[in-house]
Amino acid sequence: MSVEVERKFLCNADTVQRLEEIGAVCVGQRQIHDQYFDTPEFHLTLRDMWLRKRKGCWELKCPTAAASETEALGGKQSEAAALCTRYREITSLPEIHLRVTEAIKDTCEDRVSEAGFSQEDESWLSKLNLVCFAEFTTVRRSFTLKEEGVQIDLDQADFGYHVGELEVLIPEGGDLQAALEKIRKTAEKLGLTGDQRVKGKMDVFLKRNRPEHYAKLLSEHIL
Ligand code: V4E
Repeated sequence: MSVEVERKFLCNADTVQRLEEIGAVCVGQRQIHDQYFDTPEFHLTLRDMWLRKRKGCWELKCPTAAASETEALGGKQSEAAALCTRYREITSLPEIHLRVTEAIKDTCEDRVSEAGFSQEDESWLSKLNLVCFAEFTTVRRSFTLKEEGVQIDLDQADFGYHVGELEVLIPEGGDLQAALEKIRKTAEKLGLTGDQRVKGKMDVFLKRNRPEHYAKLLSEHIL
């Protein structure tokens, strides 16, 4: 299992040129179609759990447990940590099923099954009362900055939102401080300013399409 450490940033007309100037190399462009699932009452997202299907594969993003990991940080590192998110990325379907079931177990008595899993068999979704609540396509241009070991994605979502991401993947329990430092250095090279987290695609999607749920997520400090 890996942990994604990520800082989002706002892109503008100069972003690609700036990336080239700092030595980032474009490694490709692709279209990504995402479908996000939750119960009709949003039991998962209200726990900050994000279940999605991307390219026929299931993925679950859950918050990492340890807030304590960043408590001891000081100065620049603490500021860098505040601008980044950390999520555990789970791609094993049995593990996803286990975590989702655990999260919504009070709401799905008698629905839980121990059946085998395949990416194609989606019967577990209806058994757990999971429905698609968000669906969009993103055009993603990816860059790599080898020197820092950071992946940089520029995303253009089909609902008109443009956002960049600086991302470092570490193994669970891996060196979070080093990941934050790589992101901080890259942000500095790119001349990123601002001390507020930048909204992700889902943030903007929900604000437009599911305003009541969006307000709830804000009031629960999930978004
Ligand atoms: C974790 C999360 C969501 C799931 C989507 O995550 P995100 O990294 O925004 O999407 P994407 O398409 O860039 O995924 P990748 O290809 O990098 O795996 S939706 C909302 N969250 C929580 C969240 C948050 N609270 N704050 C910020 C800035 N981002 C995400």
